Amino acid sequence: MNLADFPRYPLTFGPSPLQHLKRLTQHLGGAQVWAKREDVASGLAFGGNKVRKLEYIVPDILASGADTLVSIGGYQSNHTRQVAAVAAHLGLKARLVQEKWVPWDDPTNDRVGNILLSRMMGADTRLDDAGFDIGIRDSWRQALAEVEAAGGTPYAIPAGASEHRLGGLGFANWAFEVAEQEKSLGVFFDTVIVCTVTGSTHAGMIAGFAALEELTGVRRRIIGIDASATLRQTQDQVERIARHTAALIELGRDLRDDEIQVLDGWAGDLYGVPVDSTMTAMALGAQLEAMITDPVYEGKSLAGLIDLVESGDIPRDSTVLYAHLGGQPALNAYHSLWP
Ligand code: 5PA
Repeated sequence: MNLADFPRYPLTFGPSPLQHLKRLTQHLGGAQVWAKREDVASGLAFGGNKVRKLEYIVPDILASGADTLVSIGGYQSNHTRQVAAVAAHLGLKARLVQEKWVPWDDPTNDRVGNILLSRMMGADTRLDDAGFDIGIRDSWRQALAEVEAAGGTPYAIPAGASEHRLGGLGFANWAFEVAEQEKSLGVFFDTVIVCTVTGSTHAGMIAGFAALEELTGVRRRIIGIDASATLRQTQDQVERIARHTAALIELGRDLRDDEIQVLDGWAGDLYGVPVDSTMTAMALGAQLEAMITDPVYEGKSLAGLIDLVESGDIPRDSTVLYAHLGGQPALNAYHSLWP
């Protein structure tokens, strides 16, 4: 099946907007920097990258006859908030396992931001002490079993919707959307920067841009910036999901190693805990462009972009696209970073 043949249930306003970050570009003194804004692309509870993944999963949810979406993330998971939003939008229930993925001891961490929004939208949020791991968790299997035992019909959505058969399609489609926008704006993005943790955002892009390359012969660099601080697992997951998604959309060739690049260096030691480069990047985005990023994901990928542009690794004559994947609600739990 071609990508265009997979059913898609629209959850966004349309293509996410592109923005030329002129002041940031000038400040860095290198490549032209643009952003594609998933954080302002949907009316569902502030949106973000999971909304685009879920656009391709909703048809399967509806066909399954499920009444409860079951998913998992950290206390401040953006993903579980977006699952809660889609459940509300579809008139379904949401059962969310919220683990202690981040040793961030702010007393508001399990009360404000994303988890607050999920509760407002009617989701059943259950806290669990388990730490960070992007793999399949027992607590999630348990939640599925409990929904069934209570007479419900669960639909399983793994962490970040990544290990879902259709999880990569949303961002494969993103690649084609970028190509359309390039045509109408008369720009070409030779480099894309994307934050990667559970992997299907980056992996979907890899598959989608590879499919575009088959049509146009044009190559680009798709650079994943690791924010998991467990590089090996994230790299493996990106590779696996990219290959799976490429096969699903019938790419017709294997992916080359140079198409799968996850860079290390901006995650710090721990998922969810910002380091100096994260703080600097968040401040630059906010103060030069009023572009708000979070300390868990987007602040880290923005830090990667800044270093790669400043060092000339991304050359001066490049035009680079920063995928802004959302995530701002978590900022509430990080108020102590700006005392
Ligand atoms: C997340 C993920 P992937 O998980 O697809 O690699 O995306 C990384 C990412 N930016 C990037 C933002 C704002 C994100 O929320 N968030 C997870 C969550 O539970 O919120 C899946 C980890």
